[in-house]
Amino acid sequence: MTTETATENPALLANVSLAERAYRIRRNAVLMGEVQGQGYVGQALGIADVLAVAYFHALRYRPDDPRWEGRDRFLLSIGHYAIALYAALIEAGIVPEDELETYGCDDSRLPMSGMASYTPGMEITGGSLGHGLGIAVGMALGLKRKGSDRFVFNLMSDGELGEGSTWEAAMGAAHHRLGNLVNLVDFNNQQADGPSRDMLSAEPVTDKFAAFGWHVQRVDGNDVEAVRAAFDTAMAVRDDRPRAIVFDTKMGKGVPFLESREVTHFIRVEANEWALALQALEQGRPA
Ligand SMILES: Cc1ncc(C[n+]2csc(CCOP(=O)(O)OP(=O)(O)O)c2C)c(N)n1
Ligand SMILES: [Mg+2]
Repeated sequence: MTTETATENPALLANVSLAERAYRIRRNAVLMGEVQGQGYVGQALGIADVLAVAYFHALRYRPDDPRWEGRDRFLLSIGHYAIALYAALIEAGIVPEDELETYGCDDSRLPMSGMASYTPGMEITGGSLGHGLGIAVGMALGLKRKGSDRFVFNLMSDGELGEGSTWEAAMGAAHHRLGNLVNLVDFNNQQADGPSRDMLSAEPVTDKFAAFGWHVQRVDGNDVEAVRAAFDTAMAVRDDRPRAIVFDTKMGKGVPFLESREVTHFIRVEANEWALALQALEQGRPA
């Protein structure tokens, strides 16, 4: 069993608030979006607070050794959210900051859809939705059998709640008593074709996870303190139920003209608007 604690990660010792981390993650995502002029920037802005808490409060990892056996695993089930994870990996020092300008370019380690073999810190290849939780169940079961005390976190979208494979995996997690599994659901209520509630409603989503035998919480995913408290609670549950946290988030969070867009899934931003987006983030930056 590994004995390292979270505080051995130098990034966690730095005196930088989680809100500032979230700001920097958002800024990285906007800068990457600008490289391509378009992308899944709204998702990155929406999930930045959750990623800040994951990478600067909850996860144990070594920035200079992303495959370190003693790490907690963070799986990005949603390949199209890669820009969000890159933004966090850059802030965490796992991916060098100067690679940001290669985002989505030929030969870049930061392709537009997440590829495990390309990017340090990217545990799985996403893209075909609905697979992350099943992989997370397998990893969590493997770690449990090895006697490891490490957690497996899976980040999935509300659209993936419409995949049958998600619920098979949820059933398996409870059956195998995977108390080392934390499933993070980005409930932005949006999918490629419109609001989730109009596509295939997953509500009441917390009741569903509870009925499947999970410990479940639902919090405002853009309230960094609420997010931190939810991670703490999930990791401290004293039984072996798998844990789910449903985060209600706002796509485009922090950039008002992106928050109010009607089409949010894949956004195009005018060349002059990227600077305005950075300005808007700067205005909301914690003092
Ligand atoms: C199995 C599968 N079905 C369909 C798609 C096409 N697809 C890509 S993103 C997406 C929307 C899914 O909803 P969500 O992830 O909640 O979207 P977002 O919040 O990012 O807008 C769809 C249907 C896919 N990638 N994989
Ligand atoms: Mg969604």
